[in-house]
Amino acid sequence: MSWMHVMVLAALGLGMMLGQAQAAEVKRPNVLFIAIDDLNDWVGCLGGHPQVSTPNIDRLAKRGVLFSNAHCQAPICNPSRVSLLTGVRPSTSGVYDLNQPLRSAPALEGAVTLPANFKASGYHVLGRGKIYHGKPYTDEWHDFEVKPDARNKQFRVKPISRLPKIRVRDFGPIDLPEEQFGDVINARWAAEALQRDFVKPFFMAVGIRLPHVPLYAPKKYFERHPKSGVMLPRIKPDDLADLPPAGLEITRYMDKTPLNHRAVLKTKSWHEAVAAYLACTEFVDRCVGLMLDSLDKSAHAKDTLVVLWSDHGWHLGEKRLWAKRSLWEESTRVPLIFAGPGLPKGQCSRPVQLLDLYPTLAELCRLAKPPQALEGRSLLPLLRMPSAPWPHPAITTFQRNNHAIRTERWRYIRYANGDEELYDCAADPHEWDNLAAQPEHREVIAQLRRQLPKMNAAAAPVRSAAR
Ligand SMILES: [Ca+2]
Ligand SMILES: [Ca+2]
Repeated sequence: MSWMHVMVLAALGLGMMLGQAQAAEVKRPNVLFIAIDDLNDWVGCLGGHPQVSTPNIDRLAKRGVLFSNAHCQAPICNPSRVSLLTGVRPSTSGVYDLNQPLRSAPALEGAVTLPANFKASGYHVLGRGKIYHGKPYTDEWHDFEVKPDARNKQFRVKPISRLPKIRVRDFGPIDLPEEQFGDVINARWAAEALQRDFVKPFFMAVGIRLPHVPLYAPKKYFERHPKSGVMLPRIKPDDLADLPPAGLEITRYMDKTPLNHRAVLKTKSWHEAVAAYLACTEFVDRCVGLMLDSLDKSAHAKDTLVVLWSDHGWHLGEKRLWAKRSLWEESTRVPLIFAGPGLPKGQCSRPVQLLDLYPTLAELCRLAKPPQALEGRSLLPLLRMPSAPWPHPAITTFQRNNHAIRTERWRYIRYANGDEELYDCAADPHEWDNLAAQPEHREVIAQLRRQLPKMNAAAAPVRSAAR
């Protein structure tokens, strides 16, 4: 074989390799990653409230896999998002609360977040809105900007609700055109960005702030929910009677804030608060619709994976609790939808975790292996066949050494002081009857207890001023 021959063959070989690499590159899907803040299961497709209308989230669910038993790893913004973005449990990282920045946690030193991994793995990475809690790490993105949100001004001027000293937890209609709401600004940005051509596959993340407080939406979103017609969540009057002391303590947390059950009852504001949550959720759905409409009309419609999730749920008076910060279903259950090329249509009732998003996207998009150990599992078996066996529970952690284990049937809660609760979620979806003390459930509790995280890391450093 002549020298020239070798060169030609080598060039051909290199060309073929490059060709394959390019073909592989083309096959990696784009990702539209929609993060919603504090959205519980009050969306049409999850059936959490009979009056909510979310046609856009519902149509996304219909064209992909809706995980109907998905749970957050922490029932508060920062630790939930840190866990999702790093693939590491709160009980391993020690990030349990709001003011513990990701990059200050010794256990996460060197961890590569999901957006940083997409960037390092050859994606074009762009985003807007609330992805992390607090200020974004803009070095992890090619394009990330923070825009001011006019929504947040109203409570400083004149609160809408009647609750004393309500401030940032205010709720009600406000007289502001939707174009000035940060969520619409960011959704419109994404809608425009989706019309662009991209040389590389893209990871586009859009973080929607509502229905996080203040629960403000334009007036027209409240018209469907007049006070007189709003249905309150179903409550058992003596629901707290069978809670252990640690569970009761959790129900009292919001008593220290202006949005607490006593104040809601005293000011006769329960219906308005529920109406505000419904209105804000429908406003969120409108933002999701802006993005989906644009995607459907774009050149990326057939090769873009859409992932929609919320960082945790929200109580609206169940167990006399408002907001999150509990280990019950209202706080832990979240909407989670995967829709896109090659995925089936269907609903999956297996218990899955937001922690599973990192390994799932890493597999679907062939991301680089990050230095940190990912503690979730790729959901690909369930995305291929939603009824596939899945023996794994979903685990939620609230501060140090308080955990909830959710299987298809049970919720088992164990607090740091040893207090326990057990609910048969199949028979008792509202988690009204705590079965932990009943002798016939001893074996079930023993099995569930074995699945508790083995590690309960010391709390990561607190930075009050930053992030
Ligand atoms: Ca949140
Ligand atoms: Ca009860």
